[in-house]
Amino acid sequence: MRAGKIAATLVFLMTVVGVALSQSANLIANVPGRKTTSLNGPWHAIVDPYETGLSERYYENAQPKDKSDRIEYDFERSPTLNVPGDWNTQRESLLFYEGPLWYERSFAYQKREHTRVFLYFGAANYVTRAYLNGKKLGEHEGGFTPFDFEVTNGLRDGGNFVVVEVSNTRRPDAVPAMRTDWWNYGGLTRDVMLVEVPEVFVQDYFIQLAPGSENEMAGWVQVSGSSRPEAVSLEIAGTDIKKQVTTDARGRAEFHFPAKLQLWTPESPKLYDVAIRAGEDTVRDSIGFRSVRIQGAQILLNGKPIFLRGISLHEESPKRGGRATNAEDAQTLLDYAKELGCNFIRLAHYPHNEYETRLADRMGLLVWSEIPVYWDIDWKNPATLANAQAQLRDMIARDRNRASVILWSMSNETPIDPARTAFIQNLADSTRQMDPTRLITSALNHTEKAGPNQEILNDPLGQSLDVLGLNEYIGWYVRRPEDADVMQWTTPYQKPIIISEFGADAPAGRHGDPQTRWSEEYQANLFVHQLDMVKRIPNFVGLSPWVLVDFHSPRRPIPGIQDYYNRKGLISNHGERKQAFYVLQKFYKEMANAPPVH
Ligand code: GCB
Repeated sequence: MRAGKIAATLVFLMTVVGVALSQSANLIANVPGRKTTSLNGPWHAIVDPYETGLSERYYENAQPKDKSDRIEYDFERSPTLNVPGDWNTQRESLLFYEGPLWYERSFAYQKREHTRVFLYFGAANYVTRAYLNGKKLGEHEGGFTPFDFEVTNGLRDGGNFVVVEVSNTRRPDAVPAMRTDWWNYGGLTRDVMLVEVPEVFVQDYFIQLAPGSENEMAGWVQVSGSSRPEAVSLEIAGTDIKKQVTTDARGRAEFHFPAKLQLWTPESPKLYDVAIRAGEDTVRDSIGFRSVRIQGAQILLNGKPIFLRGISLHEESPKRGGRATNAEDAQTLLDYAKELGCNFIRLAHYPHNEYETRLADRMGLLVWSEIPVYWDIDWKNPATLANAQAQLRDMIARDRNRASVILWSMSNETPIDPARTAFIQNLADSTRQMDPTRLITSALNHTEKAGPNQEILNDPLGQSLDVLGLNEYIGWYVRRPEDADVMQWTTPYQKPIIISEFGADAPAGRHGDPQTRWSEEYQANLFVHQLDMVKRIPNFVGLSPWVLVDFHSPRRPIPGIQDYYNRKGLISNHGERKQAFYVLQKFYKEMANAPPVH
């Protein structure tokens, strides 16, 4: 086949895969708003570097039947790991472990009539195989998105056990693939629970203002478990909104009506108590209403230009280390962002846990949420695309009712290459179908040189995006901090640009002059020059420098300086604010009063 034909076939295949996936979502929305039984706590764990568990059938959780029986594993006698939690930071011997590990836990359950039960995982990194009472429930791939299995028929009255194999083995065809600048934390890293719902229930819904509108609501409710038309009601407390709609043959009810609401803003993040009813089921959610759209090269929030005073962050527990797993971790991280003067956070480089996005709703922080299409992945592999599509779909499904989320990011720092551009364009197309109310972005890092101090942002992927993210490391990976003063940037795109990353490593308390690498002074000096430069970048609407807190990375080995941490945090992993923190804080104070105009 000629190159053109191959490309066309690839795009066709990608489209087919993309469409097929976007129709198969069946996650339960708003799990925190449901009747749940937590399965968090200690789980027995067997480390299985040679993948013996499958052939030895660990999932049966057996005990010897008599004294001559050979069962060559024993969950009961195996030490426990805490769930939710990564395994790497719970046992020293597992810090660098990449491979399969088996979890087991028992629980009691009493069956209830007319009740459906789902086993829900907030996330597990990276591939999961789940079993209930010795029977396989299914598999899931992707380390940062939720998944569930219906267990209504598999549950027994009384004692039950779940066995879960989680493997964080890296693979070239996975998303992300072989290289990341963050720790490959393995395990059941988010909450695990049983979710109980009536036979007919509200499985999912999209309740937001119509795209770009400030006074019309539009959306849909998806009912599960009924083949008849079902009456669905939608009520918003504190307003006179009380609507009735009926489901169609797919169980979906759509609505569109005028609504006069107090709009959600970062300064006044109003959330309404929304109740959705179908059959015997009522689910409640706290939802904010706001519009976000593009006008020329500006982002408008509720019709007015907004400047994004942001910061990038990883989902790492600020002081304990390891994956952030709970509401307290989320609170500490987002409090740091507020202290810095932010109205915007970039959740790098994968969907963070739901505590963060729900807290962002309450605290008035705008959110950029991203899937881990990071650096190089297998652009030509349809299975890799299907995987990225599934992660995108589930990120959107979980958070599409969060007012805070304004940007879906498709990728970070990907090479300019036709297969990559087709791949990400495919993701952008399905995002537009799944959620026409938000903006689409990607963090780009390839620019063209137009002169010694001139850079052009002209990545062809820009055509598929609403907002361009630009990661540039002037003063760190290229050139000196002072060179920022003479840099000139241009772009042929008439689209908003967010400077999604710049930064420098400095362990807290390490001092030198501003020319000394790895010192707080170098980092602070780089921020001074960068902040002056970014204001001169065309279509500049905000920034999210790298990064809020130092984080674990296997690529950062210098003893005494990095110790396997990326030290570009403005705050150390012990909570110390570095000098650059105050430089950015001062800038954000000024920007809050007088945002740059273009
Ligand atoms: C980047 C990446 C980010 C890295 C950062 C760094 O460009 O997007 O994931 O951690 O640079 O510190 O090198």
